[in-house]
Amino acid sequence: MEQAVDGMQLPRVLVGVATYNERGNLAALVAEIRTLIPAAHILVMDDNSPDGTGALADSLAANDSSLHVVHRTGKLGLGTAILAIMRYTIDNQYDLLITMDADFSHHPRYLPDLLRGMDDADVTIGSRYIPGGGTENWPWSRRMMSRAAGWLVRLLLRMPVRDASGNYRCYRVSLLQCANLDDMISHGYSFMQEVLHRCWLAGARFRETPIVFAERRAGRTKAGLGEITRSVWALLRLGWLARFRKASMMPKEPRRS
Ligand SMILES: Nc1nc2c(ncn2[C@@H]2O[C@H](COP(=O)(O)OP(=O)(O)OP(=O)(O)O)[C@@H](O)[C@H]2O)c(=O)[nH]1
Ligand SMILES: [Mg+2]
Repeated sequence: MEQAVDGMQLPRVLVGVATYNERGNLAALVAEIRTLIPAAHILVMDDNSPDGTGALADSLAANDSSLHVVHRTGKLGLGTAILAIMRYTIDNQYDLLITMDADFSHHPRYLPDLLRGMDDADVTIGSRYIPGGGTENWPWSRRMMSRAAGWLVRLLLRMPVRDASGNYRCYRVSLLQCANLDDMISHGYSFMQEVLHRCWLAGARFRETPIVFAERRAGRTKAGLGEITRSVWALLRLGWLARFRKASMMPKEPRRS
């Protein structure tokens, strides 16, 4: 379903933001998204954040009919939150979905570039690893880890993408519909690579647009070693499934043009 504005068909865009303890960032984020892409709807998928992010989202939504809030019962992880956002865009017939983190690591200033990238792509990726992109204030260890993950992904999954692990992306919803997301095996950090791989198997055209990833603006970091180990394991499993083209990886129906 598309909106008609001055005779032009504009795509219905949803910006989906998963939140857990982002009370210090949410209001400013919503305001900046509104300024940059006023026609877009925003969905906050909150996991009963102890800091009251969900209640804040409700109070913002009370005066804003294009801000939607879904409350889940507790912390179920970023991967399942993004999946729930994707299902919401399918159920509510949006055309394009932009996913981003709530902590300003993904600055809203790149939103117009992501949308422009969709002129000739099915997934536009905010990329740290193409010219013009980068990371700000990352310690040497985190940079090395991210590079190593990128190398592993290229080796195992052989996708034509420089940055397969970020959550700052724009997806064509019709493509998500046939990307067989119900069979996802990853829930941690490897979730992002698996989504991209399933889109690729479903025939997606990729484009990357540069972003500079900044450290979170407010709130405490939650990244941990256990999660990284689980994700490397999931990536190896994914590589194995991809190599032997297991049925659970294949698209549900032929790609619609
Ligand atoms: N709904 C939901 N959102 C989550 C969950 N875990 C993280 N998020 C959100 O997902 C986004 C990315 O998570 P971050 O905690 O920023 O992950 P990170 O960038 O690897 O780590 P730091 O920024 O250093 O904490 C943020 O908007 C979080 O609020 C979760 O379990 N449920
Ligand atoms: Mg973050």
